[in-house]
Amino acid sequence: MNAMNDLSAEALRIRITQHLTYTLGKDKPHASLYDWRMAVSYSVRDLIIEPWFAATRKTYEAQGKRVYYLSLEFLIGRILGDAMMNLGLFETVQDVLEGEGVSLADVIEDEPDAALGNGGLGRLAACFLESMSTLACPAYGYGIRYEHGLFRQLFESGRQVEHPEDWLNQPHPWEFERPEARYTISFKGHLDGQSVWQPSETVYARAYDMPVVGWQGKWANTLRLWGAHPTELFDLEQFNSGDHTAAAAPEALARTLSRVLYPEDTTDSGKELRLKQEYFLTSAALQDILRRFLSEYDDFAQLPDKVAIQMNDTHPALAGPELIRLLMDEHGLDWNAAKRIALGCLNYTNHTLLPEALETWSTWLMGRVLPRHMQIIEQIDQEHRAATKCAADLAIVKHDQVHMGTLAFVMASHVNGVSALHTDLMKETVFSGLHGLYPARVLNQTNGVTPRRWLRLSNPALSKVLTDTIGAGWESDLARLSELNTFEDDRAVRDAIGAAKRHNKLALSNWASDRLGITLNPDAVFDVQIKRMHEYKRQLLNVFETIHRWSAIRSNPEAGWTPRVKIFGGKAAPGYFAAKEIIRLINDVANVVNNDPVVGDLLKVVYPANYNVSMAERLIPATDLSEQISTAGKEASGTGNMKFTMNGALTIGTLDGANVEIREQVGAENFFLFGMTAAEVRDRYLIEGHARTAILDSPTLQDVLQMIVEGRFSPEDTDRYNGLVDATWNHDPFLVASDFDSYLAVQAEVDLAFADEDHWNRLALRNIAGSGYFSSDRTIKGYMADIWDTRSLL
Ligand code: H2P
Repeated sequence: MNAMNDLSAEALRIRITQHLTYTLGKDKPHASLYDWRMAVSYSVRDLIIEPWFAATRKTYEAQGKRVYYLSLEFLIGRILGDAMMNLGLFETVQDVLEGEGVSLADVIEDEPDAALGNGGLGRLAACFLESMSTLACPAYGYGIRYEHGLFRQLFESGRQVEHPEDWLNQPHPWEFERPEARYTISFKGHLDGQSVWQPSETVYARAYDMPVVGWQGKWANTLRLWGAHPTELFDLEQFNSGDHTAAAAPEALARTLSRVLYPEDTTDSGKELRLKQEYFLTSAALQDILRRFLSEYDDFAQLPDKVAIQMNDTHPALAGPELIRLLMDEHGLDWNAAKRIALGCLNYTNHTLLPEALETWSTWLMGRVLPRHMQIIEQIDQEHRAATKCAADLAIVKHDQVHMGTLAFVMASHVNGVSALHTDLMKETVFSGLHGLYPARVLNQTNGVTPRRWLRLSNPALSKVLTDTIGAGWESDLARLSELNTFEDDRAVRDAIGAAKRHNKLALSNWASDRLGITLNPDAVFDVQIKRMHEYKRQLLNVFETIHRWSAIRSNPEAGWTPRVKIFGGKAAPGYFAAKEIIRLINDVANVVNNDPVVGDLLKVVYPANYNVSMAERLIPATDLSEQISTAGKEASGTGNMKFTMNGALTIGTLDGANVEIREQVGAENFFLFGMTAAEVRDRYLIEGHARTAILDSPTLQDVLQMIVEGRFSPEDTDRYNGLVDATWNHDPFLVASDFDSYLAVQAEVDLAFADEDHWNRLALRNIAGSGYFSSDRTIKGYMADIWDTRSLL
């Protein structure tokens, strides 16, 4: 049962009306959609307050350990629907709004996405917060309240252009500003004497709190986001002398710190700003953690028993030196105690093995922006080298660069990878040396996703089939989905699963025709690849297959093709030229394919701009085929792959990241596997001219590349893709050519399998049944037991 079920529609109607009247100041006949959304949001938020307070009280009473999840990204998306669902209020709100002649769907759609992340890393943090609340694990998320978040993507003539996101242009109904929770964050300056830091720049970090409610409203934790504010408000003298711009400079400068989220893996000129952002978050969070600790305890030796800090990737890796600094410089501990305590509290999750994504900062920049930290880092490094007698390449500081991955590793009690394969590769490759020095440190926690948002909320049609078939309660015990296996031979269940999918596909088709003006054939395979645009994720492989398919259909339209709709979604980092070229190619191909009368309904290519969490919620339930086609060994885990499986899509994928475990869970015969393994990939890279060899062996790929260089997709600019084609022949850094034929062959198997509808529904059933392992509840239980040593307070 759930706490809110008792709330009658009438009681809720009164609450909403009151907010409309007294909070928004609107009379019903004049209320806009925005007004209704705000009134509903405030009313739902009110109902989270009690469980939120109760959770805080219990946490203080229990005197247990708290978890602090530090992340530069929290890709939370929309909040209203999720909160309503977790509180069990969906139907009640719907009834009330219907009575007022307002559409709940429109109200939900009116909410801007909180786009405070790039992709899987940020979305994982959001799923974890929800699971920690569901499991009553006392926890705080700490992040930055970016005014603009990630950019808004538009396409102009097929090219990505970036615009600022404006989600905070209107009041944010889910946050509570905490002017009293404010910390000074310092930068630059110099060291007096031995190590007394005299900073020359300061800003305030001000807290903005959002309650995050778990399933059935039994517990709520806090997401605390920091906004930057000036320490000196305004230069009145300058203003009065007429220099209004200069007078406002301190404010503008401070705000820059929490203005935008930098896309994670570009080499960009905002390096200093990014470093400052990382320090801003880390320092504010740690000051807050120590303040809370001191309100209950007075002996810092207890800190590791009361505080578990998770560094989400290397972005908050300054937590090591900063915690040492605070304990020494602000609280008078000696070096050894400070370092021991810091190490006892800190843990690090690694999310990528790509060398360019493991952060480094020049010692020059670090020393200029954070002189005291540079000094502490050098001392940590010295001790690390002395204690382990390690080779020079395992140092934290080498070739005038501070290696944040090494720093995070050295200053963490536990270091985890995010899938079994990724963790093995961490030990064997990038972190093999460090693993040898600290053999007990590395462990695996395979990622997961919250089934509340990604199944129950986004796929009501399938959720109903599940509840009708295996009974209620799977939302918080997802392993129960395996009970579905006993219904495999029940035709009615298979049909119901098929019908739910068709319902979702029709809804997506309607959306596509309204929004994009394109008609999608619901009998086609809805084939979806949605994720950050990156060469290793190999959207290019998918476009090449699309081009081949188009040309094959054209040469024999009557060959009994299984119709396809290829859907792409994703943003490229603004400075990432190669990824942007792939975006343009997809759009150019779409333009030709979608206007080709010979091909008609047999193939469509759709690439809606500005892919985000809400779009994922719309696309995933309608997907038949999930594209997880990264070069083996490159994708740490993937989490989209899990969402698709849960929603009954079949995967076409490589043995990469969590695909390996998905395939184990759902059964190899229910998974379309292709491509080289991670070990084969390693060998392949050693072959000189691997791409040229593969292309010469594949007449099909030659044709595809030929069509592109001939300008078939860019007739007005035939040279447009010369660079891309040349790179494929001569470099092919992610082995698209080497995996192409294998991918093609398995795509043909997909066509065959899909043609037998009942068989396909059976495969879908097995995928859903095998997806229970991928709930983030399972992942969080793993972190609680193996890393944080915390327990549930329910
Ligand atoms: C990253 C990895 C994914 C992983 C995710 C969460 C950085 O996300 O690449 O493989 O699942 O972290 O651990 P993404 O590529 O989606 O931005």
